[in-house]
Amino acid sequence: MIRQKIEEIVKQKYNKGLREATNEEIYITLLEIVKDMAEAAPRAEGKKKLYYISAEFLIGKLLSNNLINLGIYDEVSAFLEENGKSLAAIEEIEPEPSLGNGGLGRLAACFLDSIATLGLAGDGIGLNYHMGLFKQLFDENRQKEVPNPWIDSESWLTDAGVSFEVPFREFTLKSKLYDIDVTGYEGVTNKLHLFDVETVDDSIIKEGISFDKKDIAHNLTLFLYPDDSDKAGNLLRIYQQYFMVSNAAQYILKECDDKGISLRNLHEHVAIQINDTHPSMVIPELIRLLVQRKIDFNEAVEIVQKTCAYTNHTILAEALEKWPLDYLEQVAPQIVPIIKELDLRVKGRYQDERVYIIDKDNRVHMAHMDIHYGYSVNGVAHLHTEILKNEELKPFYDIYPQKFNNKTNGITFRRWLLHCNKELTAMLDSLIGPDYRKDAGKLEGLLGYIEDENVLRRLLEMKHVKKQELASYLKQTQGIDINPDSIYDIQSKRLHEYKRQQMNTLYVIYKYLEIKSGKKPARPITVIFGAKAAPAYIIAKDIIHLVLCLQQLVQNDPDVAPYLNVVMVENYNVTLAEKMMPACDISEQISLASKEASGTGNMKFMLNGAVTLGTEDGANVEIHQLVGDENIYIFGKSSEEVIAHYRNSDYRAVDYYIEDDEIRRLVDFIISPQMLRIGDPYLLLELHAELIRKDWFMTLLDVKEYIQKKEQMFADYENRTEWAKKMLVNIAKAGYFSSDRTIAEYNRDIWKL
Ligand code: CBF
Repeated sequence: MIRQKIEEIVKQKYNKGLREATNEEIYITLLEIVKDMAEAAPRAEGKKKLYYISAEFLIGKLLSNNLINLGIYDEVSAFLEENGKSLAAIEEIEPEPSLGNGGLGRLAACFLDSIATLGLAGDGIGLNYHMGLFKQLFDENRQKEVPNPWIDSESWLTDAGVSFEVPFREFTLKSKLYDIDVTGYEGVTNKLHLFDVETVDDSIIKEGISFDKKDIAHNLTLFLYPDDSDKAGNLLRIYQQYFMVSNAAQYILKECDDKGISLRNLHEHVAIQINDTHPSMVIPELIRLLVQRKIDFNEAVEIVQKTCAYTNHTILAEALEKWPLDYLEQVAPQIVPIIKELDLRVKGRYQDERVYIIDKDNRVHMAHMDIHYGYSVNGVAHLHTEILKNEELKPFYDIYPQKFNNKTNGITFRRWLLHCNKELTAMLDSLIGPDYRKDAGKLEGLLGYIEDENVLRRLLEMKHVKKQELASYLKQTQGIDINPDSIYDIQSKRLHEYKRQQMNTLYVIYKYLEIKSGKKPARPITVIFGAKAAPAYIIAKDIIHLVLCLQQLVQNDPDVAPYLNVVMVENYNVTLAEKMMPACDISEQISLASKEASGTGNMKFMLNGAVTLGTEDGANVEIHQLVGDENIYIFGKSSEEVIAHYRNSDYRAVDYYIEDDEIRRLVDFIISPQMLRIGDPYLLLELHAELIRKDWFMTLLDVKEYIQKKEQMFADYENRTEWAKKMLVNIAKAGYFSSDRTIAEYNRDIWKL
C-alpha cells in the first residue's frame, strides 16, 4: 500500500521511477504522504483541551519521527533500500527547524510527542521564527552567528487559514497561522500552531544576525531571542511575546466559540500551560478579551486563574523576566491597567513586598503574576521544586502550598531511542520484547541479563558501532577526525557558566600537562563539546574560544595527539545530538549544584548506555537514586553547601587560586605563552581574570574533585565487563525518564483532560 503510494507520487510529480528519483524528490514525496496520513489519523476526543504556550519548540527534523509514529518506518526504509535508496541519506535533505535554544524548547517538543502518544487533546502554540535562533560558525577560534533559515517551499508547515488582529500601541499587526501536525506513536494527531506575520522580511538582516530592531512589522518573527542588550531589543521581545499570547488567547476563544462552549466555564474545557515566563502576558490578555466579551472583571480573573498553570524551568535571575512597566505601556498599553489592578489586589492582601507583581522600581515580575493568577506552579525535577519551595519562591509557597508540585522532566523514547539508536532498539526488542516502547518501565526487564556475558558483549559492540557512526558523520560533515577506539567523553548543552564547560577545559589542561610529562592514558580520550553561546554573553563566548584554542593546541602537538583529542562540534543542534547521545561513553553533567533545574541531555545519554559524571543537581539526583552508587560518578559540593556559600557571600575564587598550587597551574595555563600564541590574548586574559576574580558558578570549588572522579572513571572503563554492567543498569533504569510518564503526571495532577 505505502509502497504503491510512493511509486505513484514519484511518477505523477516527477514522471520518474523510484530508482531514477533524486533524494530530494523522494523527500518531498514522503513529506506529502506523511502529511496526508497525519491528517487522516484519529483526533483526540474529550471535553477538555490543553494549550501549551511556549516561545520555543525545538522539534528537530520530523520525517523519521513521523514515519516511526505512523508505524511505517520499517516498510518505507526497506522499500527504499530495495530500490537502491537510503532513508538516512534522504533524511539529510530535511532542514532542521531552528525554533529553540536548549532544554526548554526540546522539552516542549518531547511533550507534544507524548501528549499525542497518550491520545490526549493538546496543541502547542508558539511563533514561526524564519531564521531560528542562529547558526553557529567557527572562525579564528571564535563563534560567529549567521541566520539559520529552515523554511523551504515544501515544508511541514500548512497554512491554517486563520488570522487575527493584534493591537499594539502604535499599529495593529495581522497574524497568519501555520500548523505542523504532531503525530503520536500509535496515538492521535494534534497540532503545533505557529503564528507569523505576512510582512516579515529577511532582506532587513545586515551583518551576521543584526537588523533594525525598531522595524517591528518586518522583524517580528525573524529570530528567536533577538539581542536584548538595549532598550529596542527589550521592546522587540515584548512585541514578540505579546503577539504570541494575544494570538494564543484569540485562538483558544475561537475554538471555544466553534465548539459552543460558554466562556464562563472555560476552565472545564481548557487548560493553558505557561512554559516559563515568556507567555505570562496571556493572563492579562485573556482577562482583557473576556471583559471585552462582557464578562465582569472579577469573574474574568477567576476564570483565568482556574485555567492557567505555570512551569518554572530555572532559578537563574536572568531568566525570570521583569519588564519595566513603561516598556509594556509602550508596546501593549491595553494590558497595563489590568496588570496594575492584579498587582493592587496582591498588595491589598499581602504585606510582603517580595510577592508583589510590580516592584518599587516599577518592574513587572512575570513569574509573580503567574503564581498569583494561575492554579498550579511546578518545577521540573525533585531537587529544583524543593529549592523553589524552600528558597527561591518560598514566600509564595508559604501563601499557596497547594499550588506547588513537581513534574520531573522526561524525553520521548521514540526520538531518543527508537530513531537515534536502531541497534539498541533491536537488541531490546529481542531481549525483553517490544512492550517497553509504550510502557518504558518495562526496560527494567533488562536487569535480568546483568550476568549474561553475551548480552554485555553485545552492548559494548552496539556502543562501538555508534561511535564509528559518529566518527564518520563528523568527518563527512565537519571534516573532524576522531578515533572510535578512544573513550568519548561528551558535554553537549547550551554554553553557560553554571553548566561549567570551563571546568571541563581545566580537566583538558590537566590531561594535556600529564601527557606532556610522560603519563600516558591507558586508552586515548576524546573530549567532545557541543554548545552555542548567546550572542551577547561575553564570557560564554570566551569559553568557546578557550575550547577551540585547546583543540588546536592538542591536535597539533604530536606528543599529545595520539592520546588526547578535543573537539567542539560546530552548530550543535538536535540532528547532531541524535548522533552524539548514542555514541557517548561518559556523560558530563557537571553544573554547580542547585543551578541546573533538571537537565534532559543527562536522560538521553543514560538511555543510550552512557555513564554519568555529575554533581548532585537537577535530575542527576534522581538518576543517582535509580542506578545506585555503583553506576554513576558523583562529585562536588551539595546544593545546600552551595546555597550557603551564596547566602554568606563567602566563596572567593581567588583564595583557591592563591592557596592551591595545582589549581593555579591549571588556571594560569589559559594565559601561558603557547595559548597566547594560538588565541586572542584579550579574550584569554579576560576569561582568566573572570575565573579568579568572580567565578560566579564556583568552578574552582569543585575542580579538584572533578578531575579525580574523571580519572577514576577512565580507570574503571578498562574493566570492560564491569563497565558494560553499568551501561546496562543505566539503560534499564531510564524508563522513569520517559516523557510519557511526565505527561501522564501533568495530566493527572494539573490538566485533568
Ligand atoms: O526544563 C527543561 C530545561 O529547561 C532549561 O533548559 C531552561 O531553559 N530553563 C533548564 O536549564 C534545564 O535544566 C531544564 O532541563
